Amino acid sequence: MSSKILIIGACGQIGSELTYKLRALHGDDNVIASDISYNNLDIVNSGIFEIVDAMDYKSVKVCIEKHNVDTVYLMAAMLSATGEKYPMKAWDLNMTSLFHVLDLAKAKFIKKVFWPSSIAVFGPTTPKEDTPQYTTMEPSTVYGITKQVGERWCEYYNEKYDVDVRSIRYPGIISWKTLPGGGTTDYAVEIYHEALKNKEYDCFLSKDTALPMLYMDDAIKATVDIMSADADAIKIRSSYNLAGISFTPEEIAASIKKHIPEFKISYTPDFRQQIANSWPQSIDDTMAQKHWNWKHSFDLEAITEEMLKQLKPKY
Ligand code: VAH
Repeated sequence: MSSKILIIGACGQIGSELTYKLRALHGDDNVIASDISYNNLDIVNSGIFEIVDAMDYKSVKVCIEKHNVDTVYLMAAMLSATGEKYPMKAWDLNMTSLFHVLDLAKAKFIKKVFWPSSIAVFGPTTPKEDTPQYTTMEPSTVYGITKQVGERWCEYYNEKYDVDVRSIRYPGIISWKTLPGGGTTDYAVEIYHEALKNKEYDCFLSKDTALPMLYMDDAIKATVDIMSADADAIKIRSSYNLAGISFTPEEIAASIKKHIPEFKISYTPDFRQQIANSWPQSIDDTMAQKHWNWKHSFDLEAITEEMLKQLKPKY
């Protein structure tokens, strides 16, 4: 019998594309998209949609029981930049939502959970190059703290209550369908829109700020792959390192100039520079490769080609 899936935070950057993919894989009637409001009409009008408040246990439980859900993808969270503006809101949303879903799994209302972690779990004292799966983790953002603590709780619920929760430390995600919100890596999405719209972009990070990034199709593939792997293949129940490519704003601008020669970039670092400086420049994802055959496909040139092709009609 096919899984009945609930995506919490389905209107967001990753949640929306995960919704389309899971519907294609499992059938529209087996995927319930949900969010706190109707803020992505494409998602709201493309299949079963429910208003679910991820911070309200009853709201989540009622939806799970109404649709006989057995698998939950918890994609609702406050990201790094917004989290620094509203630290306690970020803590409350990111942690309360996770406990509700883990407790529903512990109480056997659901069988399987996906929860996104992030490279934000690493901090200024973490080795920056080829950051290993196991290393020093002293995150200096509230978002990173919630992800580090969340990983500890996921591993605890798996070990103590046999909850089948699986997690990936996403790098910065680049996509064209839904704009990201409140992230430090969002420059790598904004730059394509601005290149097409204005042929120029003032980047909020400095030109040599290398960050680990992943194209959305690769991020969705990794999410589907880890969730469809046999439970005993998932040997790490905190969260898996995941890498795609690493590049700097200068390198992404050079890639765009190959298609839009007149494109100009300037740099005005803001508070997000400090966040980016605390994160790794590249990630070692050998464990994901070994345990569930992870492999990314998109390199920077392929990303630029795809982003400009898909966004061109908009501008
Ligand atoms: C952010 N896009 O910038 C997210 C991500 C690694 C970065 O977690 O906050």
